[in-house]
Amino acid sequence: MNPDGVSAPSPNEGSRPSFGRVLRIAGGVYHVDDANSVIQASLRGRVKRTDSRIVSVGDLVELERVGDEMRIVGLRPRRSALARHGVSKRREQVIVANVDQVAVVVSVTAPDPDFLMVDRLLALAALSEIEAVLVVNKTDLAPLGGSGPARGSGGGDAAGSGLRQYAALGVETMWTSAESAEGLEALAARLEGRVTVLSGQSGVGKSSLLNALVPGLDLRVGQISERRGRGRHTTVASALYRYPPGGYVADTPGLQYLALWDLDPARLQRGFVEIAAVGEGCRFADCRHRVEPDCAVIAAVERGTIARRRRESYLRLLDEAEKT
Ligand SMILES: Nc1nc2c(ncn2[C@@H]2O[C@H](COP(=O)(O)OP(=O)(O)O)[C@@H](O)[C@H]2O)c(=O)[nH]1
Ligand SMILES: [Mg+2]
Ligand SMILES: [Zn+2]
Repeated sequence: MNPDGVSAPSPNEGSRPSFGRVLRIAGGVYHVDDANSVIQASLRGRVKRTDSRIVSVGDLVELERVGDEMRIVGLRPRRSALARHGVSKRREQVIVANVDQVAVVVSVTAPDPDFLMVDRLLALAALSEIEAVLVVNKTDLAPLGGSGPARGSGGGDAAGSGLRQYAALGVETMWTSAESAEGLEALAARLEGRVTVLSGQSGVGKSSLLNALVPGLDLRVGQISERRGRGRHTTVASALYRYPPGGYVADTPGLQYLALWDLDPARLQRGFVEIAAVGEGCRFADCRHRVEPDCAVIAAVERGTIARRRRESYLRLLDEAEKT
């Protein structure tokens, strides 16, 4: 029984309604996990006419058999959602619904971590009120030994120490290798029973990690899922996979490129936990921590208690938010 009760013991007999979770949507066909199997359903009738929300991947839907066809006839309330415009309620376009956690995947090297992307994804998760974990992969490539960090704590270089700072911000951090299997048990435990969205740069090992954890999944490795379009026009096609011990994992190519559109710039700092906390001490209540006098955040960066790079990420996202 997974946490959403999808495994209700109701085979779809006659017209008795049942429900399930949308795993993917292709060409108007909804692939729905009804706990027994993955069935194909269409969206007809009541939901299409009366529910202004668009049925999305991750949604819990009510199903009804009509003749030899399964139809989606109802949409359950969402617990959470990662949405394109979802940091505001305006023009919401849900990418994945009912997400429990975002796993931000980076690698210690090859490629080097893109810290702006990490901060963007962490902010998106925080603003969406979804938990985040940081998965640092390719620990087998990290320089280890003598004066370096202990095995499992990542690279001893600038990338490694930059990544270790996230744990201090309260972000649970896991060090993994799809190659050596290091850390995979801890990651598996973290996925079990939850709906997890994996996101991060291309080439960090997201597909490799999922293949290692989900037997038979067979995602293609080493394939760059091209970003189609830029900014507002980025295509984000998501799909959920059943995680056999319980739960689901989502592949969401493109999520990492999404700008935080339509975000009230004053809200952005809620995506940066340490900036929000220190910002309480700024002279102006609406301080944006850019150039204002007596800005506690700027002072904290000077003192070294807030990482310079984190404020830089914040300022980059602030620029984006102010343009929209
Ligand atoms: N050394 C090493 N290579 C890895 C690891 N995980 C993935 N790779 C390699 O990194 C490349 C990109 O992996 P892939 O899973 O496609 O990354 P994705 O783009 O994030 O899905 C492939 O050549 C993988 O074999 C790891 O833990 N260690
Ligand atoms: Mg991949
Ligand atoms: Zn300030």
